[in-house]
Amino acid sequence: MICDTGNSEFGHDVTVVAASRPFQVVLDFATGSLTPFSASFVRSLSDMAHAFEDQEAVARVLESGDDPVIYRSNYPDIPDEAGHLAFLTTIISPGTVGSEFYMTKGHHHCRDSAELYMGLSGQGIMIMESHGGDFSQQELVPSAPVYVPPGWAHRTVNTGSAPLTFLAAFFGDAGHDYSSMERKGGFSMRVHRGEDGPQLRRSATRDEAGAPL
Ligand code: PAN
Ligand code: ZN
Repeated sequence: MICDTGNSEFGHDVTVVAASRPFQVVLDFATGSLTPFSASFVRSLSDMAHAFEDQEAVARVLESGDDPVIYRSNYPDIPDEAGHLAFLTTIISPGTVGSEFYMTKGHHHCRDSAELYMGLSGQGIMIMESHGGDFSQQELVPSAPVYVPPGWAHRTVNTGSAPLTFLAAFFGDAGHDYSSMERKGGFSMRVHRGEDGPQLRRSATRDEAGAPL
């Protein structure tokens, strides 16, 4: 499997502790801030324009001169080595592009390994897809952690009207592979704002069997 090594957001500009000694961070459930030991990265619409299905809606927003922050993540400096447990907080803004809710890019891990997601505030949905094309969705809300087994790509979607904040913990040497799902045409299902709330719809880039079109 080709793996992204160019995920420059992770592991750069970190001003922090090396995690060779115990340390503690203060986690604000409402804002997702991790203090004092964290760096952060931001993904604006222009950083992930192709992730959204409605490319005309993307163009309308960007051409208006707006480039909204879709999400940001905070992380302490934990070595990307076996034996360590890395963690991040992510804050997804509320909103939609066309009718599709704001979401993360989503990825596989380079080394198939499990991950634990814990909702901190707001409400959302995780969509997950295995290498073989099995699909699963789970609500992401406070007090109901979601377990992502090895080999399942995962994306988080903010379906609420407030920011969605969550913490995710994964193996230090897991690595992040964004391109496998991009090559498949993205996730097979997408989360849209429907008349009665969030609605899961098959992606226009995938056929009924989940194959890229
Ligand atoms: C999460 C994600 C984070 C940002 O910490 O990395 O929410 O999403 P993308 O990495 O898809 O942009 C995680 O799953 N880490 O493994
Ligand atoms: Zn992950």
